[in-house]
Amino acid sequence: MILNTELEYKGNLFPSKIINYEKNINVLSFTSENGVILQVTVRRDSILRFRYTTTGIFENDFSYAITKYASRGYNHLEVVEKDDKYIITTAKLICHVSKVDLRISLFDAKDNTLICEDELGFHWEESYEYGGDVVKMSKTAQPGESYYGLGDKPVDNNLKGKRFQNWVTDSYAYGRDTDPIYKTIPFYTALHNKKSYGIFFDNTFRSYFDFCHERRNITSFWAHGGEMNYYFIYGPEMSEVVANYTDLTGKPHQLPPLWALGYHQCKWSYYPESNVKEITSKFRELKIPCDAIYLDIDYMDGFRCFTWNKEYFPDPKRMVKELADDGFKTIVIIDPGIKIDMDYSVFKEGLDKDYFCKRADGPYMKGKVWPGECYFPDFTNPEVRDWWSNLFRELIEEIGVKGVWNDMNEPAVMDVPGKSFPDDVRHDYEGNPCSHRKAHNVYGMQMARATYQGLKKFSYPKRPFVITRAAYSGTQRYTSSWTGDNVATWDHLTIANLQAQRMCMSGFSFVGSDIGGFAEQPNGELYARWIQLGIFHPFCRTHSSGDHGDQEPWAFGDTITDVVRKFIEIRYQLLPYLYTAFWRYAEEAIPILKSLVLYDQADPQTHYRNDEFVFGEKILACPVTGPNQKGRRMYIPIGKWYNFWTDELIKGGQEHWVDADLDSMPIFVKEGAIIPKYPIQQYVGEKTIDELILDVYYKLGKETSQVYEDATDGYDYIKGRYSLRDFNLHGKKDELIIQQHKTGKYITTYKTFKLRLHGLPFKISKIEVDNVEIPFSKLKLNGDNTLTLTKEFTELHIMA
Ligand code: MIG
Repeated sequence: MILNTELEYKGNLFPSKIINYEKNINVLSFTSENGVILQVTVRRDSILRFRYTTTGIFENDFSYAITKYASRGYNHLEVVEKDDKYIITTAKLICHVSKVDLRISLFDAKDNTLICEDELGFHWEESYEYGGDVVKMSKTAQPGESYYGLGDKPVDNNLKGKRFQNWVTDSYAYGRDTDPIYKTIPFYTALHNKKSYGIFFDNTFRSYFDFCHERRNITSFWAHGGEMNYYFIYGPEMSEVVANYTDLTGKPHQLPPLWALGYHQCKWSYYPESNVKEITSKFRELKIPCDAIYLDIDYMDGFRCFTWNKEYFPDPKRMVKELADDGFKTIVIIDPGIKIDMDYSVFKEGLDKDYFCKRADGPYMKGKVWPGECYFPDFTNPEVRDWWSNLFRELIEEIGVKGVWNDMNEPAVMDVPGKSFPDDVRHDYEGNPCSHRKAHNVYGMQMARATYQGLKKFSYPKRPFVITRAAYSGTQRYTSSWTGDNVATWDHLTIANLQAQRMCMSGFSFVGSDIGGFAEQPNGELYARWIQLGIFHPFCRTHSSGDHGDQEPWAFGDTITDVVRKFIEIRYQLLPYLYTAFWRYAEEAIPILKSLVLYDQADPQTHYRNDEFVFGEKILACPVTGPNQKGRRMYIPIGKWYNFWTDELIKGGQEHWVDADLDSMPIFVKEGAIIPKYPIQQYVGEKTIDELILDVYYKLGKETSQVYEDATDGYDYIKGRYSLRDFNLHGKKDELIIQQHKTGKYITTYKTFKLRLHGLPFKISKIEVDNVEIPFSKLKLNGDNTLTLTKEFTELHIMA
């Protein structure tokens, strides 16, 4: 029996004193008298990897999480031996390794302050039942330390005082504090004394993290097998920690098509075809923008993946085309369970090729899911992934489906203890055969990866779109994700907000919740408030289980429909802004949503904030999370912010009351920001963009903004056909200067910018574009300070 505790077990073993040290370029090995080896790998000046073996032999070094594209290289590395320790120094870190027991202490190389130190350090418990060890690590919590991250945990941002388990689990109608749920992201960031570091425990076995819960001043993490293998990532900025973790486990392999950042409509289930068309037509009729429509399991023939129910969908290709002509991308669900049916070609092929998972003693892993008894492909086998990817040819290339939704890939099994495979199931694990204990947490990730491979291949030259429920660290390279089966309650709106922020802090930005709630039914007010939050999530989709009534934007009466439309329209106007944020995420690993602590860690007021977050770089949003509210109190971060609705400029660093009737919500724009906007479209590409709106928010001082654009789909941007505009704004008492620097070879369709000047403190008397004075009439300057000018300008002076 393995105890779910780090310390209480009395059989813990510890390393003894160091008897040998070796250095092989950036890999440092310390061997203890009792056979433990600690290997420290210097990956970057700020990233050290710590790996321990208790047997003197390391496992084959393989990880699904770490990407081969991760940055490597350091500027400085020096190791010195002292009486009682070894001292490793890089340009950013100093690491002490105790000669007595291998314990580690880490210091900031700049000012020598202590960042993180082992308490017991590495220790372990032998596991006779399974073989191997339960590997454990404990560290001393630093004064005032707080903790963030860990993926989709439905809890407050700051994790201090809590314990968590990582075991990917189908969690229908989970609630606040349910643990574990769908994802395993064993990465957290810690913050104390204005400095932040992160720990990524890259171990796929069932693992635990304890943040001062079991013992007040101790943090610990442990796993039911595998190696103690973790990356220490130093900031000191939390945003650097998150970016470095994201770089290590991978940025998205390409940008999503722009349409995927539009609004998506889903339900379990829209069928038959006439029902699907009714829904999509209603969107157009009511002029509510929407880009994607989903088909849940009922589109299939008896829930057999890669088949169609011909009674409900007699001619999928025609339907998909008709939907596409109306601007709708069709997205279909694909589950991992393959129905046991000798007349079903996918099953037959999987069987013939020996691609299904097996139990330890030989039988196939048989489990009940929607189609009835099923076998399950072993997605940890690259050959199986290849096969799986090719199954998408017809759906994508022939029929024209634009995206695939992977569900139940925890993997979920019905009516069994543990709701998943039993421990003894065997997996290939990229040629490192293992049991389900090790492969469970990556099964869904590898399914999504195989799906991604197929979509990427058959969507070419367009970009793929995949969405997954289960995930392990690194899954963000391939796919988007949603937070699973939530419930239509006010508390779940808050949970959705926390989960999206937490996922973004965990390297996975392309996420959203089932807007309105999956289980049960929201009233109109809750649905409207949830849409308001949802338009600020990178993935924006309404989904519901359907058996509780309708959940389309028009299902709650005209007043609510108008509110929902208004906010979805804001989403569509902000598309270039969101796309720019996505580009920064894909390029520089900057999370799209920033919890306030991530935005300004130096301000202790942010350390326990939950509701407010920064969307992209410049917009602050905060949902209204309860009924009958006319507004709310919220914390405004340090700096000055414009109220999005009224242009009132307010000072942050304190809480404010913000009015927000049901047709509004608290939104602020950072002073000095330049926010790009597109006209409202019913779907991406409906209109040719013939003018880019730039909302310019005056600031006394300087601020920079960016606008990234490209062909909205395809891969030309990788060859340099993108358009990146860097704006430098400089506001003075009687002048506003904007400089533009453009890079990239993409030529945008519009020729002009429409500038809307917010908060300008003076009356304009003169405007110069690239040193030439331009008459107001030519700029169409009007009373509300809007003006139109060429997109080619490099320097604009607006003068009093
Ligand atoms: O056992 O496909 O989370 O989004 O609609 C339920 C039916 C299976 C769970 C997913 C949900 C989806 C539903 N699925």
